[in-house]
Amino acid sequence: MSNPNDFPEGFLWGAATASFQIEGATTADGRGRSIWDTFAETPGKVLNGDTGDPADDHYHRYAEDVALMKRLNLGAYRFSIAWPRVVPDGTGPVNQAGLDFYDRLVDSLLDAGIQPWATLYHWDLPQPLEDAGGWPARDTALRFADYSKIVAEALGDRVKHWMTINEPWCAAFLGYENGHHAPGHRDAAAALAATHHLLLGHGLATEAIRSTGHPSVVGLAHNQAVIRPHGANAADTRAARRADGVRNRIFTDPLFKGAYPADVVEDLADISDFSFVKDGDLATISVPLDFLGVNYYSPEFVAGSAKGIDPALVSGEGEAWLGAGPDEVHVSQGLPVTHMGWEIDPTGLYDVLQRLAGESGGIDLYVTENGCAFEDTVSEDGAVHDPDRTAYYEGHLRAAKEAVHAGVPLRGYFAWSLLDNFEWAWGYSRRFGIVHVDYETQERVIKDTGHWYAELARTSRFPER
Ligand code: PNW
Repeated sequence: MSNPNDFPEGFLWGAATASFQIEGATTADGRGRSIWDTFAETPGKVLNGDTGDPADDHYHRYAEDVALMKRLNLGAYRFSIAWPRVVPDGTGPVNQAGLDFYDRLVDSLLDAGIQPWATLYHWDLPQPLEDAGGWPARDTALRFADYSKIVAEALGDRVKHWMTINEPWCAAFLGYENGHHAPGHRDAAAALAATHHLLLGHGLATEAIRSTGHPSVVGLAHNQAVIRPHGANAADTRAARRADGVRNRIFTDPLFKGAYPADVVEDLADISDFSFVKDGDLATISVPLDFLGVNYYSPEFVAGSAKGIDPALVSGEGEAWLGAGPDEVHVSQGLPVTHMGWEIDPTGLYDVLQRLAGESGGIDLYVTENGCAFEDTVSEDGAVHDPDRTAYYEGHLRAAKEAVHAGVPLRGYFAWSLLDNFEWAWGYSRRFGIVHVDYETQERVIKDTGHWYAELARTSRFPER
């Protein structure tokens, strides 16, 4: 690591996807239904009525996609396994045909010299489990552990790197509190119970993976929010503390300290008495991890009230975010934004890596998602020129490199995403890929950023631009 322009030797370069966002083929080979099938088919939930078909038809085109990964010089590929393909009803009989798909995918990755990094839950909960109560029900955590064991037994001879849950905050709060994601409920108490059961599921699944005896490296992919007070006054500081509690510490304290943070439990006392926490749960949740995955896109600035702030810059007023009630508004800083409207600020990535390096006690960190959506078009020359995306990646990777040079044990980075894909409530309207996908023809075109990233992955140095 002598040259300050370089990433350390062995730094892992990857790209990430998730099953529901890319696979398509939602009724193929005995796949069961997930909450995202139901949600997407419910009018008004997903922009333009988009559904999980065709997505990138990756289920049928995985071999072509692995060949693309090889052209991009990826050392690792992060994908997720669709629970409803493997156990269509969430519990009960295993669907061998579904498992076989991941078997083929893993074998082709290994043939191409690419490490498979598998996420066991990236939000496609089997619908029958939602009908039985979903994540607010404790039983879902136990069923998740059973399913995880089935997958780890089947693939663990070849897959070494596992993530249990992707972004438990999104699954709990977007799914059960504000309803922007499946299953679309608006029930704060349910979101808190879901939080606990997602964490419990994570702990139980970690034990299940390790019980197979295959060598394993286990973590989860956490979207720690970078929350900054808008102003230096007491109300904004207080709003930032509360938001940090319910967004971050409600997850990281159980994981790394084996306890829910006292101030958060107090803030939320009117909503829940936390009686879903049973003896032994926190010991299960705080099982030591092998690594922590960090997903980062944008920082958030919060204020204690909208008073005196240009209304055009304020959002979330009256949305009654759990824990903050009416006393939390989000304030735009007027920075450049991506097509998601998310402000671009690479210092947030530096800060979150520093903080989590401290809180996670020295385990390896990986950026398991970072990237951006911009409006892309295929040019007449057949290429996709996306300089804004390249600048986003370069800015964030320079921040990541600074963190490494400052001693953060960051071992690798996964771009979100390999392919343009189904961006949840935004459907196909938001393109995060470093590879462009034409949803009519399924043609893939490596964007300029993809070529830039391939060169970085090959040399571990920033290419000349
Ligand atoms: C993450 N938010 O989702 C997911 O892990 C990916 O599947 C997704 O495509 C990517 O980030 C880009 O959105 C998020 O509203 C979705 O704060 C929404 C939010 C955060 C993360």
